[in-house]
Amino acid sequence: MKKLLSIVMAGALMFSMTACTGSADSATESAAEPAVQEAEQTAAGGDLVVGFAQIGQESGWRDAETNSIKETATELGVDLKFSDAQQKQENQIKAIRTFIEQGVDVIGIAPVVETGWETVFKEAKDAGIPIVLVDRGADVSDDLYATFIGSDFIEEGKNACIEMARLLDGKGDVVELQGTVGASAATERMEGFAQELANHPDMKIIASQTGDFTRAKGKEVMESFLKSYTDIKGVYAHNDDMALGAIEAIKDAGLKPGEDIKIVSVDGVGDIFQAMVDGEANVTVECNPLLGPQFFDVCQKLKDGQEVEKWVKSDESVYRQETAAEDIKTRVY
Ligand code: GYE
Repeated sequence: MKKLLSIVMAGALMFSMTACTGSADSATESAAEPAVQEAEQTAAGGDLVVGFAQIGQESGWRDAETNSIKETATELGVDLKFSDAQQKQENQIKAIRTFIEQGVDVIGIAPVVETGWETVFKEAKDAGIPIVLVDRGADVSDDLYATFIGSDFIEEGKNACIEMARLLDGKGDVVELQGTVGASAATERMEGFAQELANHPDMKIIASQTGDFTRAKGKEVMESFLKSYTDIKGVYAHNDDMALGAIEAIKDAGLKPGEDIKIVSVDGVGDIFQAMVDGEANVTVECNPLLGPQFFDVCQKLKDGQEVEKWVKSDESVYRQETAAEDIKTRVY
């Protein structure tokens, strides 16, 4: 597993090096053609202008992604226009329209939900600005976006179910904390788990409700589950933050999370590793938020008119409580 992690990290480094090289080349070009480049020169000194319509700050994962994007932009000298939509689609749509008016080179967006993007994506297309979907998908035709950079959520859901079945010896009642309703990360993590569940007939999801990917709502929903059901054996949370909220609710109810009730979640943030070290969580299925290097590499390629893959997939692992004390030392988010 550690080996896999280092491969992933080496990959990320390579991406960032490629992106750096791209940026250095452009800087040389701009020095050779000052007249053309002048109008595009930015405070940051780069010639790539990128708008990023972020969802919000709902989770530790999202904060790690935001940092990765902002830090990479600074390192590369990209002029980044960053917008925080506070988890509202209408704000993301407004941000995209502002980026179009500003004439950015590329627009990145983490779509809060999958549907409702056709009109605004078409506006970007008509303005000749490519859209890059980052970390969540959008339900639009292929010609309305350049690429999706992110994880295989179905696979994550399947892996979570395999781990839960291992922890419960294939039997028992499980409750599910869903992410934001209509978000691809929630819909597909649910679907992947359900697909794998068909192979474990004695394990059941007895209740499933949204906790909107936040710790506070994860706790609230878990409190109500604990009042309604007396034999919960496992919690499957679509992200670590909701699992961390559920852990608090379980402790408040006088039970032991990680023992009486097994906890499996997705993301791999620092706090869930600490919870595993403390014996209060069992498994996290990693979802890599450090997408800044890959994102700007793709932006530069699009600006240069190069081809990009339609899906730039993240490499990820599964982490268990047994190795958490060692793993936590190498975690970077
Ligand atoms: O798992 C969750 C965040 O879209 C993959 O969004 C992302 C998800 C991530 O809020 O923690």
